[in-house]
Amino acid sequence: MNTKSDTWKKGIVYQIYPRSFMDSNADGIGDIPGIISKLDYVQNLGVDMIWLSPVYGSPNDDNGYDVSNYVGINKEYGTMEEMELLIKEAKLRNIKIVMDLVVNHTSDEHPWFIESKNPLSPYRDYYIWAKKPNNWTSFFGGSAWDQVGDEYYLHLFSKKQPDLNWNNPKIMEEIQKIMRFWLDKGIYGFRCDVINIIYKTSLENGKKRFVLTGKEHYHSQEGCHDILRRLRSEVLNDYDCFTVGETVMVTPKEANDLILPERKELDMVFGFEHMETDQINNKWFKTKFNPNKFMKTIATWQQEVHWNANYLENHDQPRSVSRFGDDKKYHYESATMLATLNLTLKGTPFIYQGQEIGMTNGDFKSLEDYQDVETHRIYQIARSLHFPKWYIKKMIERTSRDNARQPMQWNDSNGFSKGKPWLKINANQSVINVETQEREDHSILSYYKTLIRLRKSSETLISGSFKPLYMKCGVFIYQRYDDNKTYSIVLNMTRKPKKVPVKFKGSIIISNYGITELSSTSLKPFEALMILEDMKND
Ligand code: TEU
Ligand code: CA
Repeated sequence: MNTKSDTWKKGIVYQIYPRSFMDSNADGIGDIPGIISKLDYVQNLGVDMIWLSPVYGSPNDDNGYDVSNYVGINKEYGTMEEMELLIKEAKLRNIKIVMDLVVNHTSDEHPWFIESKNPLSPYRDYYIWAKKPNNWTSFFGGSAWDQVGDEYYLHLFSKKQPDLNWNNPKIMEEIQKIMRFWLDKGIYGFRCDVINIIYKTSLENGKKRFVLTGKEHYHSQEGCHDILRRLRSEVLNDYDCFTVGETVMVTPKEANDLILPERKELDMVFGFEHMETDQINNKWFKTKFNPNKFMKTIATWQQEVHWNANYLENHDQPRSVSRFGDDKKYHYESATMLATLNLTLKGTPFIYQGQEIGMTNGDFKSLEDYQDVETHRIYQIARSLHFPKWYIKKMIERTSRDNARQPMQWNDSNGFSKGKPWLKINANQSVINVETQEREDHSILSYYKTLIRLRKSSETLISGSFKPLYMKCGVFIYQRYDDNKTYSIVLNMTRKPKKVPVKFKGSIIISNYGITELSSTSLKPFEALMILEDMKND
């Protein structure tokens, strides 16, 4: 068995969405040579790991989350040689690469599925076929079944993403081979896509629900835990690596059942409960952001979950500064306040590309500007339900995944690509961009760099305990402490001035308003402070 390094616990992860990060050959699509050209930037940020969203062979119905070749590279992104070079160049900079493992489904253009369409093929049982569809609905809305020939296949996402049949022992064998293939190339583990829904216990009709009818038959099933234990003991234990599961709809208890060390399954999971505090029923029905609910959910996960994967953004979520902050009047203040939260909690912090410069939600004008398969699907469904057009437009503006997928804003003109970008660039790149922020000390980017360095040099921030002190009226105060030090983190999550309800004695380590003396008893809009408490002499 391999000794496990602790980079995954001590380090910070930067997520790259390859299509939108950096284009090297002017075709408007981000690629692997582009990522290599920006490795110095990533190193300079101070992060230790990159989570790379899928770069595998794919027809891109869902931008790589529909894999047609697990051991090949999407031609748009480059070659296997370039991927190997990326791993090597990252390693030279002390950066480890974590890849996306998408094994709930493949593309319908994967050779296995093409074979599987023939009822007599040995590949038939690689997927889930039925004579009659049941009543399950898909994550992207509508029935989870589509027909080929006389039978139907299950797809919990788009119809170009047929679900694999994990009841077939061949699937376990195939996926283990794929994992070894990449681990042998020197990667440091996997982010496991929708991993807690891969095992379907039965195909019976589900209880009727507003969303995801059928989920009780596949959500966090015993069969899934068995699979995870086998992947760990039969593959992962042979390598120095870690896994983070993307686990939809889990409670803190269900999260622990997947990550407690004695379970021998995953190392950490992405929960969604904090991301669901601004919605009713499902993400398309957003409500006003409620900071109290948000911070109480985070505090519960901090206290109850064994080890957290802390994130405020990824390629599926709207931009955090637009969602939980104020991307106009208090752009700098709210982006840095959210950075303070993201990087001072207990657990492994994940930063999504562009978050470090405060990239905002999209400025899409019409439906044609959007590329995301889910957005278009939701538009059709909402139309068929006779939602008014203005309402659908509002819904999509606030929620579409393309909000997070606009190309990286490297400078004020064509920093991402010399060609026409695959998805519209945000016009605010004229003011929000890396080049400008690198020139200024007072920038979101330099605040991130300072915080990242501070976090990495502090044992207390890495492994100290978490204690909430105050969570009311949009003010969040908590401590991180161990035997040596106590830090108090004070966050005003609103655009209104607030009173500080707790007394502190100590020195200010970080302030997003540049405050150095602990004198005032009020907080400015979106103010963030980190205080090193004087130690009691007892
Ligand atoms: O996402 C799964 C997921 O449940 C959602 O976050 C999803 O993006 C969608 O918003 C459901 O309404 C993962 C990937 O992160 C996502 O990009 C993929 O589309 C999906 O799985 C399928 O592979
Ligand atoms: Ca390109």
